[in-house]
Amino acid sequence: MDQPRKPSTLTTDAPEGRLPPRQVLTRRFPVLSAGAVPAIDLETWSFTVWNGPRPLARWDWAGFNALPRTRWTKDIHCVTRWSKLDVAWEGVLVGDLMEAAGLAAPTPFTLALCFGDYSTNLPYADLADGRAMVATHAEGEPLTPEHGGPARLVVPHLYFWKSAKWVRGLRFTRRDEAGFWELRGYHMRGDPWKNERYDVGK
Ligand SMILES: Nc1nc2c(c(=O)[nH]1)N[C@H]1C(S)=C(S)[C@@H](COP(=O)(O)O)O[C@H]1N2
Ligand SMILES: [Mo]
Repeated sequence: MDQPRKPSTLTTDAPEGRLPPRQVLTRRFPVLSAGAVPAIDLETWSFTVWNGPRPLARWDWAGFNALPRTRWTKDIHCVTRWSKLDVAWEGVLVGDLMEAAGLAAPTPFTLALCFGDYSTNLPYADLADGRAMVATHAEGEPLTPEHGGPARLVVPHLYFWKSAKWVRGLRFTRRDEAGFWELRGYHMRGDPWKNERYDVGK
């Protein structure tokens, strides 16, 4: 996995209450990807909500972009210890996607699925009520491919590995199923304020 370049900008000099335990601040926007950037064609792009194997709703790029949009500014925290404050995100809240489809969560657990070989598990409670968005823009610009464009999940209150890049849908699962990093020992929830980096119990 790529590591951030040796930065001269790392500091722990954060405003009170903004830096979770054992994190440092960066002003850069490091790129961390487990594999190659997938080639994604907007003509065939889609976002799907499944209940297990069964698709419940699907949007193509035009349909997705017609959904109500939200802008928020949030801090992000990577498990490799960098945090970045005040990132401006724009996209569609997961709750607004569900509402647009007339869906209630069929199970309490989800797996975010991506173009390429990556996934991450999230309790639906961590996605609902304005806590997560499928973002298309960061800092006022369309997401670059390396940062997960055309669309990525952003779940800022959990470590940033939960913010799946190149997201293609959300699968509701009956049990809490581990995703890519969780299968490799990362924590099933990943709350930076609780220092939930690795799942010691697994
Ligand atoms: N599809 C996919 N999403 C992913 C990853 C990945 O490798 N593939 N890496 C995760 C990790 S570990 C982090 S820290 C963030 C990094 O996002 P960035 O490259 O935009 O900083 O994306 C997360 N989402
Ligand atoms: Mo990460």
